[in-house]
Amino acid sequence: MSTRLSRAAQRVGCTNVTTKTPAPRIRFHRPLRTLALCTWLAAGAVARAADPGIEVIDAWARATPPGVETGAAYCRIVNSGAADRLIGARSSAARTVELHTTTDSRGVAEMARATEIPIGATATVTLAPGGTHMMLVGIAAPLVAGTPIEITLVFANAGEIDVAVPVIDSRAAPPPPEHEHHAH
Ligand SMILES: [Cu+2]
Repeated sequence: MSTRLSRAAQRVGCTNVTTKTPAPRIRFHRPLRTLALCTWLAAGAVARAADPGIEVIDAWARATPPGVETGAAYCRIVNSGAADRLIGARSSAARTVELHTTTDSRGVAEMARATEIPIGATATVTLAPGGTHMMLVGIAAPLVAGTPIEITLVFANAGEIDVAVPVIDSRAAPPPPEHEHHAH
């Protein structure tokens, strides 16, 4: 079921980009492949202890004008492990945080609420204007540029990840990615 993109939602820019890490070109025979995977996972464990493999980076949201009750937040979800699913989100800044996808229906952007966002194994999923995003519904107060909000992302396997989300000026361009390549 999809809803026509409201003017407010258009303003915050509801949009969708999904990037998948290209498949590795080198094929190992099974024992080697297992060894390589173990080394990789061990390296990841050094970076963040007890990390199940999901990292949330480059989060941002746009400031909202007074009287507007919805906002949108974006980020990149970097998965260095097995497939997972983003199954929800919440924030003290909004009554509810919905997961939305956006599709182009004959030139009209339409948002649909998603129950979950699949996160492929060793894939990066980008939540961005025009694509998949987190919709902040019933925001308690306007989102103000320079005042970050907290969003908790809930994954089926990785559990809950708290993210500090910077709020940028409503007219500013989306911030460039901080991490072009994710260090393993
Ligand atoms: Cu939306």
